[in-house]
Amino acid sequence: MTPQERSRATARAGVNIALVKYWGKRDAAANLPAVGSLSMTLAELYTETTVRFDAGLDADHFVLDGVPRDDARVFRLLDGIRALSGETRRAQVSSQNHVPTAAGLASSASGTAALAVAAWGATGRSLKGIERDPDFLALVRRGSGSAPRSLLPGLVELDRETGAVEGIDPLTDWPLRMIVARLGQGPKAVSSREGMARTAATSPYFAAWVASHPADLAAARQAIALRDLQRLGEVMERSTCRMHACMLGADPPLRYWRGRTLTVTDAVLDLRAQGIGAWYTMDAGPHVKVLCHADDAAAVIESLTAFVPPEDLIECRPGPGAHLVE
Ligand code: 2P0
Repeated sequence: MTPQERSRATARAGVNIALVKYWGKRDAAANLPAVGSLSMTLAELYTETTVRFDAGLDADHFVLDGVPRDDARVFRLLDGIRALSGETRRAQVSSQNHVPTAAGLASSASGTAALAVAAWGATGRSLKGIERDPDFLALVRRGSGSAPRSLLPGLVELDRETGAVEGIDPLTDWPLRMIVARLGQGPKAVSSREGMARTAATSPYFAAWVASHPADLAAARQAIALRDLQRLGEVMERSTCRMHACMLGADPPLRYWRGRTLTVTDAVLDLRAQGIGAWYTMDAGPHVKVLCHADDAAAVIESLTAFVPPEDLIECRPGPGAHLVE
């Protein structure tokens, strides 16, 4: 098939969970982060998106989970892909978030990565090495600062200075699991974008967060190189606690945790007291994600069912980077 003939593509991109968090921007227009980050791409939670360029369309159309949406970020990203590729046609975009139950964990990162890869694929241009193309990365990053991490499999680092992403470990022979405990529904009260701006502008702890961050990233990298899950879990907990501490210092305070968030983190500490290696992390929402070895996943899930209905506990394996499925 020649590039001109290919005008439709479907891509799948996994949700990614940061072990060492990104919070705050050093350049809002380019959406460059104030800190680096290190994440795990997940297999079980993902977005699948089809893009079809069609000369008969006079505007872009976007449908998410069957509902038409007027989403400026989607249309901006399509404009960017057209500018980069020379494509001139408008697009029909259809996207599905594959999470076991509606709302709550839908991710702008997986959505943005799936859209960008599907749109690029639909132009007929090669996707080989696209995750290293600075112009493509800049487009993805403007859609969602954490989205470039979903382009790669397993453990991925995003560089503060360049915005580049690097695969740290595809986790093909280190069976880690992320148990996602879904603790609420609906969209978050304050978006990440607004929350980051408020934290940077008003939290007296923001500068300390930025200053302490490189050491956490280095510790995570070293723990991964040594395949030391305990040290990786410890730095993951430290990073989430430092991020939330700096959010709590904002004015007005930003608190994404709910009572159940603390109940589940208590359960994780109890598991550790019993000798089971499990560590928690929370993002801009109430949900708790628990990192553990595959051998301990059943015990972690069993113990969390005392507080969370089984259908809200999702065992996730490390997943592939964003890729075309059709
Ligand atoms: C992360 N989060 O590292 C952090 C931890 C939420 C808490 O990246 O403004 O939705 O589009 O860059 O990508 C959420 O960030 O925000 C996020 P923008 P995005 O995963």
